[in-house]
Amino acid sequence: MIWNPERETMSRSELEALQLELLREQVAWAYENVPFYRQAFRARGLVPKDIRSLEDLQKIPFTRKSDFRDNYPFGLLAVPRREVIRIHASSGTTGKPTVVAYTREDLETWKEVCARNLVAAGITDEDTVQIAMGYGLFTGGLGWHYAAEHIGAAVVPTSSGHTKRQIMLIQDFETTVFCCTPSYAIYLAEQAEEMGVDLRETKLRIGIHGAEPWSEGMRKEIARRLGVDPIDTYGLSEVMGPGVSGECTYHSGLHINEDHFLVEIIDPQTEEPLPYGEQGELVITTLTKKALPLLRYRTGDITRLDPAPCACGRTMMRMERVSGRTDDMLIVRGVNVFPSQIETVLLQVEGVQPHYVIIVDRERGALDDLEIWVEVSEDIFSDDIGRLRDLQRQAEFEIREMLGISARVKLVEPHSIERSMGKSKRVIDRRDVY
Ligand code: DLL
Repeated sequence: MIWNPERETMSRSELEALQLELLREQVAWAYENVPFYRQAFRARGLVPKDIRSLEDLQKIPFTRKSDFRDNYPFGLLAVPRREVIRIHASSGTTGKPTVVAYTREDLETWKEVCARNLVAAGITDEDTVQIAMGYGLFTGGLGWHYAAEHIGAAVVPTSSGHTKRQIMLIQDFETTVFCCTPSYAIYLAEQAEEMGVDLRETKLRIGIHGAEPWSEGMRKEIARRLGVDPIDTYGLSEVMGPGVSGECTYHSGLHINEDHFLVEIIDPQTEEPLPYGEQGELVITTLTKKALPLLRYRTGDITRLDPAPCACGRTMMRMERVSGRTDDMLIVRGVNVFPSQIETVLLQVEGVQPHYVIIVDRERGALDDLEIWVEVSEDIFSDDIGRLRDLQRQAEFEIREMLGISARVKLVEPHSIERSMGKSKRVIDRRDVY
């Protein structure tokens, strides 16, 4: 089923005409109501009327995360505070959070785009949707909440954590859809196994995941252990929250809600636009936002775009799963790697579990040093030391072969790596310390 066929199956030419109309309105809205944008335009001798085609988008300067920081908390708002009816924030690793605000109309839009993602994932009004993403300043919980209600599903708003209770409710309420980060899905499976509960025997059928990078190997692992079809969904607070894009059941990329979000891919270094199919940084321009219009926002997320129509009938362009963030990219002795690539390789090694941390260090001298701690299954860990050593060598070999970097792999005891209820922290970078 398609939630909004009129929009989601538009021809590309109709869609582009709509995007241009909306872009011109959004640019004028931002210019007239946000001093930050007015100044940025003036500095370039630009006025909204100069935006006459979709290509003219490239005349507009980028917006960056630092602009949120510089205008903390409400400097980027395009409406008076009285029109704001919700505020969310994403916690930065340092300093002040990034603050985002919504008018009533923004919340309607958000509900609509998230509902499209849920329906594309195969969810209907027959489903019981347990939302184990954080409710609060994080956009995951409430974003899915209103959308699931909107399509008529029964919502179980558990928020994150309380894993044993989550498992009990999955059984007792006959939950069919579970929303959580991919890493929490694995933790849930682990806890269920410990409780003697086989999640594959419950009514669970769909997993709504996202909010952090994950690999195809992780998807297989979630499918196997939870008995669900794991669906990737993408979004970010600055732009809205979840609802920017999501997979359909064909799993061939995430359909972008292009009538609300105009996307480009740029080379993060040169900042030049890249053609369809090339990998680079995703840049998003909102088309319909009222409280917080964003023009050419540098997401920092690495992906590529595919405008070809999809077997599901949707014409909305697809983006490849996000492989990582420009600021999470590890440059180890000159080779670029993302944690998700390391995950892909690790999960191909028999007996290795999807729990790992990557430690980047410079302790031994000038060269970057990579150490990967990864858990192995119980039976392997209790096996003889020779088997463990073979496995460790194999993992190191695969990483060298597939990624072209050498790393030391340390196989650690089951349950020794910290579990995450939300976004997991996979990288410990100690290079700054020296
Ligand atoms: O994570 C919104 C969200 C909630 C998306 C629930 C999907 C599901 P933030 O906390 O602002 O918002 O974090 C946004 O998380 O820029 C990406 O780097 C990363 N991210 C989000 N979804 C994915 C995904 C929410 N499917 C940041 N794959 C983004 C990889 C993702 N990374």
